[in-house]
Amino acid sequence: MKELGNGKPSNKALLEWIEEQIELCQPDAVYWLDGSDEEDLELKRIAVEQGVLIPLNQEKRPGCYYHRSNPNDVARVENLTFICTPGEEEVGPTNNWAPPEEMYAKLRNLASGCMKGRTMYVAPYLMGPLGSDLSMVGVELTDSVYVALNMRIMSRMGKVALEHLGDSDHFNKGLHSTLDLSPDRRFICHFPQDNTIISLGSGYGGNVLLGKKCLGLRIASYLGRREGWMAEHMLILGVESPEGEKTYVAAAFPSACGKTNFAMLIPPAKYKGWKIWTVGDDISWMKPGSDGRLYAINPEAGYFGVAPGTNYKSNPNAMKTIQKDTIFTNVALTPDGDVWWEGMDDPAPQGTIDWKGNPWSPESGEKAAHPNSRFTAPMANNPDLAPEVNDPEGVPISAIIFGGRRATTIPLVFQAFNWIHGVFIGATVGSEMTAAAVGGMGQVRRDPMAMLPFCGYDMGDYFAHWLSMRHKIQFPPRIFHVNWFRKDEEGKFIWPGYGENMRVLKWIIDRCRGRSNAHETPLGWIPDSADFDLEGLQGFTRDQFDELQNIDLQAWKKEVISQDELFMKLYPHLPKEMIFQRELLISRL
Ligand code: SAT
Ligand code: MN
Repeated sequence: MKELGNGKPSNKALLEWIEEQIELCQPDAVYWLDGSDEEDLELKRIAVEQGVLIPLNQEKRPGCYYHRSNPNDVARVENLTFICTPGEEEVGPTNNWAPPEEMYAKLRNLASGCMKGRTMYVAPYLMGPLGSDLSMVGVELTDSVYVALNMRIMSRMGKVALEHLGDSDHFNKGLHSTLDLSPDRRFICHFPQDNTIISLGSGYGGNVLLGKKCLGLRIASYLGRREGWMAEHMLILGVESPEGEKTYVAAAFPSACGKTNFAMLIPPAKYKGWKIWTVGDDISWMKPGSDGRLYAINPEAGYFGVAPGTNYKSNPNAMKTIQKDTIFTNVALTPDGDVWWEGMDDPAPQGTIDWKGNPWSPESGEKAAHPNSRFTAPMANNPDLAPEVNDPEGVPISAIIFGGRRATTIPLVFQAFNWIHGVFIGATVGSEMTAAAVGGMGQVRRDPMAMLPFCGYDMGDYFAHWLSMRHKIQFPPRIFHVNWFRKDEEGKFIWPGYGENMRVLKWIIDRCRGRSNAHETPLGWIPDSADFDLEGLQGFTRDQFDELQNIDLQAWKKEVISQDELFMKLYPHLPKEMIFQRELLISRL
């Protein structure tokens, strides 16, 4: 067996585990990744040679590459995602469970000899800033050079991770093989009690970039509950006022509901002197600090963002971020070697090739880019990256925002009465399903805290963990709910969204700092008209604002009934506080 690369670890426990996996998978070569720039170039050369990556126009997009996944492998597969704990009860009714010994045996069988004729890339990676006690090390063994390259963007990969690990045996063990990409042999399996992930048969995003959803959310949420911290599907941003006052906010939205856009928001012209800093766009690990506040880090180092809809109006900073050193997956390819997707600023040029590699024209009625096509870009490219992103302490969170994609019923913004009510609001979030997961497009499903596909244990216990955190945080963040997606009778979005969401953010910040007024409604606190800034919002009237904020009692009765479905399912572990909150809501309505 050939050995390549300069990143061979000396950690004994790590080497021992890797040797076992080598024995199992029987690769022709092992590539010990160190994360260096030279290595990155070498991996890209290999990927191009294998046809895994196509170099894009290097003048227009230096360091950028193009990738097409197998058309049967374009999103997370929730039905093939398992949490394998010793007892079934632990994972609850919202996760798939399998007995660990049985699943290990099945996966070992599938993985046996799976890397014959292939190279095993060994990617040690650090989730979180170097030296933070919230940070964690994982090691992903993968036979996909595409995964190795993506992990280098999405995490702090290579020597830095080994440095953080030292001689500790506390690391996440991740094994990934694409096998033959057959959906029949596709399994994304978590063994939280062993800090182990095995992902087989897929090459796509959240199924295979193991630091992200697998370690970053499923395993981390399991460990967080045990150790008294939180792993959440949240962006983190900092709002800086013209006076230099900084306020940090974490916000949970389901996949493909605009977390990246919100995290990179640029305030409209009228907010002169205001600035938004991006800390993270997808995952937040949070822990009480010694000053009694809740502190958050972004464990990632890059963005795996949804491409369609990204343009200079919706997200200028993302457009700048993906100008260089970015990998594009399943977008369309233009004849001059650039990328295109639906909702880009200009129409597609003649001769554009679609995400499946076929000639495409707007008349075809097909999408040129897959709706879940993605860019993988280093956060360092973001012009408004918060410098605190590398601070081991993290940032103190003043507000937690929940949101979903809802055409009806849910107002633009309201505030929870208190922490417990806020947990209830988070627990009952509903959202129309998107292309980020296979199946169910457009249906409203309950997605508590946007964690339904990512919580590594029983969701009822997860709510109890949220409630218990209140006792550990002396100054808890205020909790809000937003909905950018309410539509009018003609099916048009009422709220302009994007940069204008600054207006909502401003009210939220002012609420946290005791500076703006609200009135009580059955749902929570709602901004007084006079305290919600609509000035300079062309063509948007107070009436429209009232329509956005309207609480339709009939619709809410239905909403409450549909919330019940999840609560019934979770009943065995559902904290009683959630039932009381539900009763209170019904009586207020
Ligand atoms: O595919 S990922 O899970 O990485 C993205 C998402 O669905 O949030
Ligand atoms: Mn996500």
